[in-house]
This record gives sequence, C-alpha cells and structure tokens, in this order.
Amino acid sequence: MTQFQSATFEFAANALDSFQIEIPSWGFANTGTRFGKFVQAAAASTIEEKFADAAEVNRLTGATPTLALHVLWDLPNGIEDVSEVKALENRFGVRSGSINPNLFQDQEYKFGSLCNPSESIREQALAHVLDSIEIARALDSRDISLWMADGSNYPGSQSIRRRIGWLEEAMRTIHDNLAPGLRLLVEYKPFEPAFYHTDIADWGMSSHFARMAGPHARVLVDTGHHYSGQNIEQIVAWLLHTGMLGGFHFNDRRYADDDLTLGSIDPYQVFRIFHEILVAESDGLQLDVAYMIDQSHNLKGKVEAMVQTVVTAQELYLKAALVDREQLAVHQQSCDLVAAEELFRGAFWEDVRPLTVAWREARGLPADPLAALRASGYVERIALERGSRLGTVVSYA
Ligand code: RM4
Ligand code: MN
Ligand code: MN
Repeated sequence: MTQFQSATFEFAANALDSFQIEIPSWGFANTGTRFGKFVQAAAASTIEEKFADAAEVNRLTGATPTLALHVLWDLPNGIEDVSEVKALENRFGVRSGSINPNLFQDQEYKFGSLCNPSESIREQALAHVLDSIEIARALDSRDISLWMADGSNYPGSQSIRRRIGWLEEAMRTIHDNLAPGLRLLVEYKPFEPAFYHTDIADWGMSSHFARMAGPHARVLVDTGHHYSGQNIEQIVAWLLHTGMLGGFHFNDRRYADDDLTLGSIDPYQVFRIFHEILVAESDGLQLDVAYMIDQSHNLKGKVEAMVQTVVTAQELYLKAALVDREQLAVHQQSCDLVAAEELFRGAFWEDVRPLTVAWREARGLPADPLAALRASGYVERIALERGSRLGTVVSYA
C-alpha cells in the first residue's frame, strides 16, 4: 500500500467502524401484500429463529449488533417474555434494539388507537405503549419507536383537530413514563392504511408531537414514508438543524411504502441523507441517530436480502464519508456550482468496494458476506429445519 492508499484505508476503516445499523425481527418473517403471501421455507416464525437469523447477519457483516422487536409479534405475552428474550440475547450475541409497540393490529383499533374517539380504546392503546416502555426498560433498549396507523378514510368522518388534542395528551403521558435514558421516536407516514387523513402524516406533525411530548422525544424518518419527489435530505437537514432527528427506518421505494431493498431504486438519495448527517457531525452537532432497517422481503430470501441491505448501507455511508467536506464548503461559498456538484457526485461514483473488502479482511469478517452466506449453507439448513411448518403465516409485516 502506498502512503496515500493507507491513509484512505485508515479513513475508511474509521468510518466503517463507526457505522452500525439495526435490523428488524419482522424482516425475517413471512410477509406478503394484501393480495397474498408467498411463504418461504427459511422464514423465521419464532423469536428464537429471528435471533438466530440476526446473529447470522451480524456474523457476516459485523455491523448489526441489535435487533428491533415488535411487541405483539415478538413478545406476545408482554413483559413475561422478557426473560426468554434475554436468554436469546446471551445465546446469540445480539442485543434487543428498539421496541415497537403495535397499535394497528387489534380489532379495537379499527377507528384508531391513541386518536380513537373512544376514551377506553385510547386508554387501551396507551396501556400498551406503557407496557412497551416497561419491556424497553427491562431490555435496556435505547428507543421506543412509535408508529401509528391512525387516520380516516372519508372527509368529514372524523374531527382532525380533536384527534390532534387526544394525541398530544397521550404523547405527554408516554413521555412522563419514559425510563431513564430511553427515547421516544415518533414515526410519520403520509397514507396507508388510512387513505384520507393520517394523524401523523409528515415530519412537521411528528416534530410537533415530539416537542409536545418532551425533551427525550425525536422524529423517526422512514425513507419509504414520503410522497414521490419529496426531498428527504432537506427534511433531514431541517431535523438536524432543529435538534429533532432521532433515527431512520431505511428501505427503498418506487411508488409508496414499498419496503424494497435499500438503494435498489435510488442509492443517490441514501448517499445524500448520509452526507447531511456527516456534515452536521463535522460542524460539531452532538447527534445520536438510530440507523435501522425497516424492510420486509416478499420475494427475496430474507437473510440474503438483509445481508445485501447492510452491505449496501455500508457502501453508501462510506461514499458519503469520502466527500471532501472542507473543499465542498469552499465551492459552496464561492457558488462554484459545477465544481461543488462534481465533487459531490464524484464521491458517489467512487467504487468503495475494494475499501470495504480491505476493511472486512482487517476485521476478520468475510470479504464477501453474500458469497460467505451462500457458502455457509445456513439458508438451506434453516429451510430444512423450518420448512415443515410452511403455511403458518403469522403477521403482516
Ligand atoms: C409501518 C411502519 C412501521 C413498521 C410497520 C410494520 O409502515 O413503517 O415502522 O413497524 O410498518
Ligand atoms: Mn417504519
Ligand atoms: Mn412502513
């Protein structure tokens, strides 16, 4: 290695060492669309299998030490299931990550959860969030990640403003009950399942509720939860500027909340998001950004798709890290548009794969995680072990 090459390697290695991304338990389970499900023999259907798959992804990539859990799907008995989860953490060397309450599956939530006109249903939803906080406390999680499906389908059928008031009230109570060190992340989504109005439809509404809640609440940006053409990195820049950025649910989209593999449609978008965060860090902002994947792989093999996603995230993060931010600032200041754009795009077009391979080798990780997964026979083995249960599809996500 020349001196220049080794300096670049050191820089890249530092960037990759600092980058970790959380994977979702539901990304290993059978999923489908509203038209049907294509079940996979290797899909996980127990919490133990999800931890096993997460451990395999972490073994191959070295970047996914935590697993996001969805309370109803993963801890159906609530706090009683915590001891089992703790045993799995020890056995598989993967920790529990964000805790996701489920406010959309029970029949009671037909007209909403925390925004339901019925006080008793609102209370039921709140109790579930408070139980989820207890679970997060017991598992020493950093974040409670709140996504609500609440909304309405027809104009005039609900009072939008009354629902805002109910949600503000709930947010305050939730925040008052947060365990020390725990954060509340508030996710937004423009539509689906509600198709007329959604109670938390965009980052402005999320920011409002997070502020109303209190100092430990932040906004969660799910990249799939935007209208086509929205400038997501601008939203990220605003959240950074206002101190409200809590984390991401990464996935890619072409039309709506498609939950496609990160970077499969628009890798440049992801690069631009990472760049905004890295600039903010260079500017000295103190950040605590939770990078998480929120994908369900309907057709691809689940473990394979997860490894592919993590590798893609690492590559895009590294590309963004390679932007010469000092020089870029000079071009921006002098309004040298083409020089600025070329510098920026140049980093995106850089082939960072040799650097990621060198980093993996230096860290004792497989040089090619996807090839290593295939060579390991892991997927064939779990398909044999789990395949006999085909047909037991438990969840949407
Ligand atoms: C939602 C949202 C949530 C996720 C569910 C399964 O669209 O993205 O974060 O928990 O899907
Ligand atoms: Mn999400
Ligand atoms: Mn989603």
